[in-house]
Amino acid sequence: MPSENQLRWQEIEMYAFIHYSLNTYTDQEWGFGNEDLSLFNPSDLDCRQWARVCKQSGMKGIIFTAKHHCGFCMWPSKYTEYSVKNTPWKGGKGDVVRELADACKKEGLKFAVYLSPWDRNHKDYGKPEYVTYFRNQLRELLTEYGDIFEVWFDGANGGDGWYGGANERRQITKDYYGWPETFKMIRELQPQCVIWSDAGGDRGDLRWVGTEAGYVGETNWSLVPREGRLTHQLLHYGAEDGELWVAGETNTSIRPGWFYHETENEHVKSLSKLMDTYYKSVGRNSCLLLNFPIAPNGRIHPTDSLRGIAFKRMIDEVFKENLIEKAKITRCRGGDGLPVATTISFKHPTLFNRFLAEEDITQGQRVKKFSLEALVDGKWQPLRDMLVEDGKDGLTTIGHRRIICFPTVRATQLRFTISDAKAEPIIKKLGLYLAPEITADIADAGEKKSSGLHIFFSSPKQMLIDWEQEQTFTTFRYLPPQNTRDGLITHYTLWASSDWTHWTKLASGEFSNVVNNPIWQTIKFPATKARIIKFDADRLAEGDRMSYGDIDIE
Ligand code: FUL
Repeated sequence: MPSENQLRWQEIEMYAFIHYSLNTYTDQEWGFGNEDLSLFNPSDLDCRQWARVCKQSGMKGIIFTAKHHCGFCMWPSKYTEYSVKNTPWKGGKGDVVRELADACKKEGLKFAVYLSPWDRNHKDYGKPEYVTYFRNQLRELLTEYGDIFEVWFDGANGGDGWYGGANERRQITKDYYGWPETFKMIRELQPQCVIWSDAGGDRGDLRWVGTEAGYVGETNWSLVPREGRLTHQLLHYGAEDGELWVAGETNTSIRPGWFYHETENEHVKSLSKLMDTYYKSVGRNSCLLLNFPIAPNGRIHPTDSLRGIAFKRMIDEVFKENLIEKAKITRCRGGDGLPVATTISFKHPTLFNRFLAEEDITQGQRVKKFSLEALVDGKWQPLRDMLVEDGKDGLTTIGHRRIICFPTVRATQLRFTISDAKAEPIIKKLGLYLAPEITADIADAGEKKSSGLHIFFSSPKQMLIDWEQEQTFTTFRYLPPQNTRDGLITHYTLWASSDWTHWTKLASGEFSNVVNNPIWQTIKFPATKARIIKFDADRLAEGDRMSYGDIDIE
């Protein structure tokens, strides 16, 4: 059974993530921990604008990156010098966490914090002293900023970092952070707060769904086993016989990356993509945590805010009229009490394309399988969830809310049959809707495709691209392979030459977060005239042969 806190959380349904840090000024997804504090000086930082945009986009709260992996604190923590207090912004007197907490209060939004356990700045990271530091910071956030509805403990740990100048790779053990003690402190300081934690052995209240692409499995149990690591399978689908209630939170960004990058201004998710994300998260027994990055001026970019607002309008439009209210409903039960068929009958043939059902999850999650059929021209015709990719009908779990999308039918009846359940199903709401077609969609800007390149491999970790004639280059883009870690490049060096003998190093570094979010990676460098580009894979996520989904050079 869910706890009171988990039930309250499930009702929130949609809330925003906000990623903003020094990364915003270095065009990075992960800062190394030595980024210059003087870079943080937004001209127009406006937390009220963030809160208003989020509210108008249907978000009921905001989770803010108080500290990302680079260790930079967006509030003037007592425990570090690496924070807003040593930046030029507001002469070091500013506090972004405070401004946002206040703005949320004014807009009637809930407020929450992301505090990265991995800290690439702190000299003691990896030692017990750091865990004390981490808890001290968490205590500041949980005691000085009012009610916090969720804490988000990112499991990312790439190992290497600046670490007070040590500049090395540090590995941590499974028990390093001592989560049980930290969780106890959270329960004491903020009894109504839910704890998000990912695949580690310590269970919070909420789990990651195993992808940052914005969808959870069509089968989604809010249950997981008490012990052991949460595999991708468990994160994505939960476990029918799990002993613990740990609901899935679907997190994704409105853009490819979590932080703002100017190069992604053309790649803000389209309205239909956002609706697809809604159906595959809120419509699959999950909540949607949708990220809005902050641009360097300190505001949400207009493209993102307009798209967010259009998203909310479309949700309202789809669900404005529940056609069931005009219909007659009859129920019939099978012999064992578990299978139940509900028939919804209309006086006249009626058009619809969305079905919604909600279980009363205060009594647990019970439904294991159901079917949907429509009576069209006197014939019963099965309806399938068209958003399920694996060819099955997808009609399995329901939970807090399940939405099934199918092509528009014109029918006089709809039959909803629960054919298998763990206990007597308790359905508290049914809905039937006619969603409008999204006609004037602002499509996802097409991914750039490479053309006319001659690609050779001189070793399994070195790619050469030859144009036969000198060109001027400024940008190299790498699309990691999709759906596999094998050959995925995490660290690279890029070279240029015109004669195969003299090589100029153009750039080298890390593709951060590519394992969980394998989006296009853009490397910009000063304009260089060359004939050949050499791309070295310095480190791979797995395997020993570099691979790519696509390459693009300008
Ligand atoms: C990931 C992080 O590594 C990303 O940078 C981002 O914060 C995302 C929400 O979680 O694990």
